[in-house]
Amino acid sequence: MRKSPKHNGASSTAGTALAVSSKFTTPSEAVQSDIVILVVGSAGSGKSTFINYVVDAVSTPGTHDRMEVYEGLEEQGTRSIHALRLQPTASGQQEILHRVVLVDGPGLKDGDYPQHLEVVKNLRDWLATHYGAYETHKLRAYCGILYIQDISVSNVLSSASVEAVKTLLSLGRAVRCDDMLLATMKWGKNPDDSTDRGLSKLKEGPWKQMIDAGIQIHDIKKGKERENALGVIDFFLKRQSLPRSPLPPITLVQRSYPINDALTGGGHADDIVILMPGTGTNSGTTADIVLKDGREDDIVIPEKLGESSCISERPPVIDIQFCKFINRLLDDTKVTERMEVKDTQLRSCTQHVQPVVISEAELPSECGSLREKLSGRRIVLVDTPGFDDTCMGNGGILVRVAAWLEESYRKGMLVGGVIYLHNISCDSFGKSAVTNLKIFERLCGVKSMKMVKIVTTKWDVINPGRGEAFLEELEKDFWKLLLERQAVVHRVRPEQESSKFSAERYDAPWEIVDKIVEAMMDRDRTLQIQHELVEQKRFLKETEAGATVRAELKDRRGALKDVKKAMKKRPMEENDDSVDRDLNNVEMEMKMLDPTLAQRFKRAFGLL
Ligand SMILES: Nc1nc2c(ncn2[C@@H]2O[C@H](COP(=O)(O)OP(=O)(O)OP(=O)(O)O)[C@@H](O)[C@H]2O)c(=O)[nH]1
Ligand SMILES: [Mg+2]
Repeated sequence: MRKSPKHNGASSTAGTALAVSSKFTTPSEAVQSDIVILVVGSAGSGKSTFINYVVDAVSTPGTHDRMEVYEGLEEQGTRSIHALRLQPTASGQQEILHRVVLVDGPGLKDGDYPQHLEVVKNLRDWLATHYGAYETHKLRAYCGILYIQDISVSNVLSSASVEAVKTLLSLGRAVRCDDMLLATMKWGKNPDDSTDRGLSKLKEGPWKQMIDAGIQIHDIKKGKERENALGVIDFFLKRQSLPRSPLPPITLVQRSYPINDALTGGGHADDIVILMPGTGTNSGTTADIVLKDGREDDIVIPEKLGESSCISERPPVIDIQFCKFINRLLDDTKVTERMEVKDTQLRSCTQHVQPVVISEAELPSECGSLREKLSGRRIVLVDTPGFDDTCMGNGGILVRVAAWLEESYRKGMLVGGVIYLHNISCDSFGKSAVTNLKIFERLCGVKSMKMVKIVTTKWDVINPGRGEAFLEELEKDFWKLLLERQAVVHRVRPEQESSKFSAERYDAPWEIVDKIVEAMMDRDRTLQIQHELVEQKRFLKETEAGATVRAELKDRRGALKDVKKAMKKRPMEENDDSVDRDLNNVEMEMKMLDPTLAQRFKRAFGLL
């Protein structure tokens, strides 16, 4: 059942319901002194009804345009953006109130994160179309965001509510809003005590950080709807007359979170995940350390997803260089976290490797074009483990990388790009580098090679001619497949600026991220292993990367058995049990790839 909207306001003094771009086309209609209020919230939360309360509060009901309100579950809600300028007749505040522009758009649909992004993008575009340069506070009109919460919903803490709040914050960042306000609607639908409980849960849960940052809540109470709705408008009117200070950045989660937290709550669906090879050192790390210290809750992901590094001589400094690449990115931002640089020979693989989240506001000032592309989304640099034969932990590593990629994919966090670092000053590409590369290729899959940026570092410590010769060889041989599938090679400009490293040939770290985000927009962002695990419901060992790791482990097991046989013929070395230990470790690695009983059960019953 649909209530037909009233269109009694046909006279010239009536408020104007504006279609997205048709009516606000001339500067005289959208003026800098406008007080623009974006009304957002979940689908059916009461956004359009709220606007109608305001209209009725300032004018004689029935004389002005109203927003369309839909009744009934089968009805579609508001589908496009409509703006309405207040044209007060009943208030003595015409002068001020007529500057208020209320913008109503589609509601945020439960669990449909791409739709949330669409809403954010459309509102942002709407503002840009009507008010021009909204990025700079000086040029554009005041912009407030009003978030409408249906307080009668049965579970205010559902993941849908939490996601809607995340989207609200994304929108706030995207449009650089001046103020934000939370308003609760549909009071009186449920008994007061249950409504109060719902509100307390919101205040202690998803709204906590916002409240701590000073964002207020207004209740639109039953029987006082118009009065309370006008109170909201008054709030924005008062605020816009004060000197403007940008909202403090509010995030629902810690900026930096352990990888396993990212599975449960740290990540946002619209985050742009960029997988990065490792940091820290791995020299001398043995399977023992991985296996003994490994705990179930470690999603450690020892480093270097597909990193190729010097195999023959592996001084720790090489790894520090990798770490430095991430830290160079971070140094230019306002983010305080840094990847830990270890220069010891041993490194415990159990320490958490932390993804670092970088919000738009924290980007370096010169990243204007990147900021534009992000539209409020955050960048998550994920330091992933690498496959490395000295660690002998490829099974365990794959399990952890795959678990993270699978979970993040299920959460809707798609991979924006993969950075494959290579130290160009390395003069070898050994067997394990080849194996690493093979696993890396299988993990990404042929279709996703487009996402891969091969980033060559350390150009300052090698003669450029020699570096170019290495690069040519790598391109023709080891990286041939990657390049044929449209992976792109970049040379990182060394920190010490020099005319040797021209801007045409060498990229600054953030320029590479910019290119990743640019290329990411209209592309399938699923890695092969994510497709295999989630869409095709394969067990890890049935994935191509899993099969590659298994084959590598089998080879290793075969080689170790040969050594053992040979040793038996030499009784002098009988007491050395290191081969047995290594064999055990390889067996354990292979077992790790096997599905658990629970996984088998789930697949058997179609629950995977
Ligand atoms: N009881 C009660 N019902 C309300 C209130 N506000 C809105 N509703 C009802 O909630 C439903 C949705 O209201 P809308 O104003 O269309 O909500 P919306 O947020 O604009 O919805 P979309 O445009 O679909 O996102 C309608 O059936 C309204 O009558 C309220 O304060 N109390
Ligand atoms: Mg609506």
